[in-house]
Amino acid sequence: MIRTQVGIVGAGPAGLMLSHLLAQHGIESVVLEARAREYVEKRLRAGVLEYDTVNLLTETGVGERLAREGLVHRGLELRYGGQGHRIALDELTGGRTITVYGQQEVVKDLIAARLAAGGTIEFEVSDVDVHDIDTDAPRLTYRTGAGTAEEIRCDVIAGCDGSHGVCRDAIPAGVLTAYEKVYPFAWLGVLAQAPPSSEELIYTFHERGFALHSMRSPSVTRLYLQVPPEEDLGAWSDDRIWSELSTRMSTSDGEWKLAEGPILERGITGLRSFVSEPMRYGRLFLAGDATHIVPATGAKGLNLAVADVRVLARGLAEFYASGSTARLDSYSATCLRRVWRVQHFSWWMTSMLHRAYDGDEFGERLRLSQLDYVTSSRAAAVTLAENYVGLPFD
Ligand code: RFL
Ligand code: PHB
Repeated sequence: MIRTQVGIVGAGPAGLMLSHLLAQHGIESVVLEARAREYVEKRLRAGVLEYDTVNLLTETGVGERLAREGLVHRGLELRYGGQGHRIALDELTGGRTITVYGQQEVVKDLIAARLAAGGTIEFEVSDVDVHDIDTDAPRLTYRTGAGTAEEIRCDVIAGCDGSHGVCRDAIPAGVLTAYEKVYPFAWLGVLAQAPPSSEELIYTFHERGFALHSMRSPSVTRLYLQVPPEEDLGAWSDDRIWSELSTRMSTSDGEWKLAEGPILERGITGLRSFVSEPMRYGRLFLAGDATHIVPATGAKGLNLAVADVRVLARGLAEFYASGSTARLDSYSATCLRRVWRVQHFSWWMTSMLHRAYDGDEFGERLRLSQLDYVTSSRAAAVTLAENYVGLPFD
């Protein structure tokens, strides 16, 4: 039997960042992770860090490699009708920027920091089960990688186990309300050994569908194509992927060329908006993808997970320092206010930039009008920019 203050399920950005922030307040935690360390350190996902996410990582001592290797972006491009339009993120937001730095790099940095500080992360656990969350002595049971049955006794459990986790299901039926929207399309994403063809991200709306140009380093590009939801990855040869990207991203002046290279990884991901409320039941607190999902168009999932655990860590710090549960009691309401803002932004970006495949020409005209507005009105551009770089935490 292991005794700790906070039992954390999941070593994604939410669980690791929570453990890291708690350690800054002298609060002990144990992180349980189903996958192997190598797996979570290689899992290819998000790439965009909001301004305040970067600040938080930096202020808490895990921003060293990020400062060296992260790519600071002061703008992004919206491309449609064969023309690019730059949104000057920094100018529109009083100097705020985003940083392109792979999620797995954040995960690697956080794991290294936790282990160096003597923290405990148990990888390759199975059969995690959550008990007694409606008492003040909750427990976690699980099997270690070697197969031994273990138990953790703690004061609080943090369910940071992502969209396929077990924590949310431990809450009794009838307590939670779920809100969901599934989009009639998916993203085919590739990672390519090719230099970025532009210094900034390019979000493209084209009659054949959305395309996104992003990157990971000066020699690695990350590219996405909108595809039907049930698309077969096997139907996409390398040539077809490059040709479709070039077609969708081409400019009317014929000047723009997409640099090609060997495709290192590829995959198809559905787009989904989901919120489960409230984010707490008894001594179980849910954070990150375990309780909400955003479509990737707004680049918000990781950032929202970090924002949640920042609120939770503060609540727990107050609880251990003074015994007050005031911040913990408002955890769900505080987080949900940001969650719904980010849900709206992500839905809005998604709706503006994707073909609906439904033959609705009225909707198509609305999308073009919205793009025209965002790229010609300062007020509209500010709305996009301030949400994209991230609204301030407080
Ligand atoms: P994670 O990262 O899914 O971590 C959950 C962890 O819990 C483990 N786990 C369990 N462990 C023990 N027992 C169990 N029963 C368990 N069940 C699960 C899992 O193995 C995992 O390690 O959730 P977290 O920490 O909430 O973080 C959320 C983010 O990962 C996610 O929101 C982002 O990746 C979303 N996202 C993006 N977010 C951004 O902020 N900016 C982006 O540019 C961005 N792009 C993306 C994205 C997600 C994508 N995919 C693949 C979904 C692009 C893509 C393609
Ligand atoms: C990425 O670089 O993977 C990325 C960038 C922006 C998004 C989504 C994903 O909106």
